[in-house]
Amino acid sequence: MTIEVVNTTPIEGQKPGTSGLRKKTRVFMQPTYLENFVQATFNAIGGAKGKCFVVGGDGRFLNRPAIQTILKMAAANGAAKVIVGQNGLLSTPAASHLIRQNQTDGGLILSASHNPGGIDQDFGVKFNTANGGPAPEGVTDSIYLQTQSLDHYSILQAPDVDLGTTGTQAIGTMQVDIVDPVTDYQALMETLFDFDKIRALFISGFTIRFDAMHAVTGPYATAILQDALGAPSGSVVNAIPLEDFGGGHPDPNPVWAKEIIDLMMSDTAPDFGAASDGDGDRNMVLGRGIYVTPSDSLAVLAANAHLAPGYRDGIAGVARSMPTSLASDRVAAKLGINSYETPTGWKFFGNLLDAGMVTLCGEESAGTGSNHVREKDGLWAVLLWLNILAERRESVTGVLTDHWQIYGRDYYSRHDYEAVPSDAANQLMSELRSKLSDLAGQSFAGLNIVSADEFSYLDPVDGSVSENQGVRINFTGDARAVLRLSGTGTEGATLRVYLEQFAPCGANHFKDPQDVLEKVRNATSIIIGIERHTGRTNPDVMT
Ligand code: VG1
Ligand code: CO
Repeated sequence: MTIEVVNTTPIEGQKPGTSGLRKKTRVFMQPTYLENFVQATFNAIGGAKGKCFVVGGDGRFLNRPAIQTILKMAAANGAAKVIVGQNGLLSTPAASHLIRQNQTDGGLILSASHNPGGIDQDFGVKFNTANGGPAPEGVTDSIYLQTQSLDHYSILQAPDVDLGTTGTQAIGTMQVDIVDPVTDYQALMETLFDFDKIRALFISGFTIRFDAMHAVTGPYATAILQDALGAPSGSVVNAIPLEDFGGGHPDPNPVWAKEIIDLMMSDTAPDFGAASDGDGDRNMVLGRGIYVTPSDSLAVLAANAHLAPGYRDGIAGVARSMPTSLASDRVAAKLGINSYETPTGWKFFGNLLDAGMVTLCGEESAGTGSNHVREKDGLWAVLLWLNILAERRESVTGVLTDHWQIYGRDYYSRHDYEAVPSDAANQLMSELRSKLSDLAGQSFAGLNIVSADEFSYLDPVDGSVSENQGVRINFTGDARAVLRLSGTGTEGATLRVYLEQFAPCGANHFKDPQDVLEKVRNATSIIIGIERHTGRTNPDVMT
């Protein structure tokens, strides 16, 4: 029986951020909260009647009950079919693939990505459209509008679906297909990469450590790296997804992935190290004694992609988010291919990928991907690196050093100031915005400003404009600072300060990045008044 639940207490507007709606888990557990968002999503896309969706998540606390709710609501809204990952698990890139492969009308992915999980931590839900990518702003805006005016939602009163068994079930008249989360994704990877070559690399004694951080990539990495490619058992660690990710943040950064970084910097380091985040769309890549910044990783992958079968004919172009370093632009210029600068968030790459204008995309926040899906893809990046290393038979350090010799090095670091009171953070940004037009020509801490502006993006495909996407300050001497507030946090505001300094070919490329960036950091701190506004002198996280 379908029941129509009347919303007597409208929930404060649910505005999806950079990557869907993220809130404290207990907020999502309030009666009608998740339901409002799901109904708003169905309404925003013209109803669910006769449609087909993919549903899955990263396994965090509330994943399975949320899936049961979504299934019952999809059934009540007349959906024809929902494809669900077994035990409710689907990595974000695997969900994107299933949406595309089955030509569905979209999908709901349950994750708060790299944010911690548990009843007192974070939960999230995002809607992906039929191209497999995160809903573009037009869609998230109408979801938001719907959440403001929704007066009821529909849900079927039915027993729970058995998420543990693959095969076809039904809920009301709606078909539910429970599928193995890894199988189709692995088949896709086999079309892109030379598995025999990578297998031969492991047979030759090449060693790897992949840290799944107790999150969703565990089953994927175990099946692909160990079972299919022959990396010795034990190469993939923290491989079982846990509801609280073992108490940590499933965030591949120097704070939360310290264990693998320490290992890679030690005498017992394997040849290659990698980690992924909660929902499997981010990657961290390390070589013995070396950390590869995501911006450099994108550039190296762009320069070498042709070594993998899926990209043998070359790539059409590279897109990077605005705060990502200019390293990939240098590769694109040399290859004579397109390069684009987009706002932060994967949704902005969708149109460029759909139109065939770019093949690879990346963000400084450890996201890299290609036109094989419409999300960033952590394990894909690891496999492309392995395919390149299997062809070149060089170390990660060797490949990187060679890259810097050809293109120069973009020293790069992001400094995050977390849980800043929202008022203080907004005040800092509005003060900065108000003086932007006067900054050019001024000098701070010995650095001259060439230009300063707020980034606004004109989508070359659909002509839409996204404003206020972060402040860019260019200094003389090829240095740059970017400032923006995070759209994915759940406590106060996070101020992100992105610092960059170019060292051309022939320069010393082996300095400590924080030393190299000190000048631009000092100048930026003065310009924006970090200490005055936030009371902080040092960031919480430096990546
Ligand atoms: C962060 C990153 C951004 C990324 C987003 C979602 O956003 O900076 O590059 O696209 O997270 O990634 P923000 O607004 O907090 O800076 V994920 O792995 O959370 O889907
Ligand atoms: Co993620």
